[in-house]
Amino acid sequence: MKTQDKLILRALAGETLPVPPAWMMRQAGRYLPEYMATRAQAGDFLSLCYNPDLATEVTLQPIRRFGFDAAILFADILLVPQALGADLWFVTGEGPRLSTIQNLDDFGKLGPAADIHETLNPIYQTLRNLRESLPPETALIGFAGAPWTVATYMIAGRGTPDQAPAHALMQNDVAVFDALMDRITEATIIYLSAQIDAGAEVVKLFDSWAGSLKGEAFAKYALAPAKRIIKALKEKHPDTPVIAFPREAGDNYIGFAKATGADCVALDNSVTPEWGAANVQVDGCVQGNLASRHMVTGGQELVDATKRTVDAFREGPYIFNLGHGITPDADPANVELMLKTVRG
Ligand code: 1CP
Repeated sequence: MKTQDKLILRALAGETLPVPPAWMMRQAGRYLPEYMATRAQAGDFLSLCYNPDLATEVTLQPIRRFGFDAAILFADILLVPQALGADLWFVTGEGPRLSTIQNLDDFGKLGPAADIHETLNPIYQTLRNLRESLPPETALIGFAGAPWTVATYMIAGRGTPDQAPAHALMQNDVAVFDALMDRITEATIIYLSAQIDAGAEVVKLFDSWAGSLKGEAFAKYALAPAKRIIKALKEKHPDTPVIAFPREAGDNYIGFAKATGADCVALDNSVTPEWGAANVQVDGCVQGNLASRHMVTGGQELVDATKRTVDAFREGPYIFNLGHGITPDADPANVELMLKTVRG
């Protein structure tokens, strides 16, 4: 099979397909018993991310089990802060913790963007392994966090419901905030470019907290960095498509692809699929946006919501996905039912 025959790459090139290609955010994860077994073998989550053999194994698990049309590299957006010199650890049952960046002194402790490979080399090895071992029809997606989302974790030192510490730094010391955004943007370009060199056929930029940026701040800190990253990537890798996910952007989804050069915009489930088709898919490929909770609740409601989503996006280029990551309490049987429904 030729690379360009892969269904996801065809959708990303603008083709409307009779049956949409499908994958799921967090498809390798805690809802799968085989993932839990491999994570236990690795010891902990970060050791799993940095072990190319085991990270390859968990990336392949949902492909074997469900036959998704794409595999997404198993890693985390917070590896970039770590590669820049931040301390990073995960507290079981709570989530990530990082050293915080509150002022110029803290920022000064970070290393240059060019040095990230030292830490991130195992990630590139995982991608090389995956290109060797994936079925020929399965596309390989690499990813990074968008600068704003990564900055929210680096500033607060943890996940925050409203990103208040990052908004506060933006207000109180915009020079440090901008310098941090700039450093993350540079690192992201270098990281994604290396992922493509190692075999990623698509890259996705996760801006999970884009929804808390409003008006001018959205333009400056969500749209502009995405545009800069995509422009730099396209200069070196003109044929590698980019998916942008400015989660909960609402009306800011409109025109996002054109303004940034993204080949596809991923939609979360705070917008309806009909709205997404009318306002975003008119400009090109979209991905999304079934609510993750259906993977927990299942039943006829799952079948109906899946059909509604596929129907709404039927007239244009489209990749089926959830509106956000699948949760640890999901039932793998519901994932099978969802895929059966998508594929008819
Ligand atoms: O206990 C475990 O096994 C860790 C759970 C887990 C997993 C499976 C974390 C911790 N990260 C991941 C993998 C991961 N993270 C992938 C792998 C590929 C996939 O299957 O999709 C990807 C793409 C991510 C991206 C990621 N990490 C994002 C962006 C997407 C999103 O979900 O919004 C974010 C915000 C993170 C940070 C993060 N990593 C892990 C957790 C629990 C969190 C969220 C922390 C918070 O609550 O703010």
